[in-house]
Amino acid sequence: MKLDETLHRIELIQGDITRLKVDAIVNAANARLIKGGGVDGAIHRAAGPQLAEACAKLNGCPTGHAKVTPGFNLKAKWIIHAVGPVWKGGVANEKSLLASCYHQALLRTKELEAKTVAFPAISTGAYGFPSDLAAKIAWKTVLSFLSSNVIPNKVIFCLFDSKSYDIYASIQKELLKGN
Ligand code: AR6
Repeated sequence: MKLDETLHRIELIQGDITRLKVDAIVNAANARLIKGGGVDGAIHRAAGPQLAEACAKLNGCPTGHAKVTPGFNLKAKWIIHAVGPVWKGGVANEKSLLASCYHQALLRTKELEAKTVAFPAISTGAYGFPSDLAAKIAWKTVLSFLSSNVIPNKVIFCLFDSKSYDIYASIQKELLKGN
């Protein structure tokens, strides 16, 4: 698939991922899959208490992997819980683990036949991953996956703050320009 066609399947939104009407949203979860803060806390609050019960049955999830629950009270049908790495200065394989996290979440969308999926900026909050580096990895991994897969048809990067949104938008601009 041409880069131009692939780029048009990626959309940027600034806002709260829990409000999106998509087939699946991705959660920036922890390896124990227990309710935490940030986007994880917001997703648990919006999905309702059944989510914690469903997560408890999954037996955790290793860093760089992703597991699925229903969306419960969310508009999204599914939640894909992806576990990003904690930033340790770049010496602990963090870049590959973050790429794996996006790749695994995308594989789950294929299995679910989820046509639309929204991602937050995984690892860039409590886990301290530098935002610009994380954004490059997110774009690269998603572009590569979409170029050889028809599902998901659309990926939304849902950025909570304007700084993250601007980082993603400048990468998008460069990609569109260079195309
Ligand atoms: N919608 C979209 N993005 C959001 C939202 C929201 N409602 N709320 C926050 N963000 P973080 P991590 C952004 O800390 O770094 C939890 O305790 C936020 O601004 O949520 O992967 C988990 O249980 C930031 O850009 O996730 C884990 O223990 C991005 O989401 C740990 O934090 C990710 O920030 C995971 O840390």
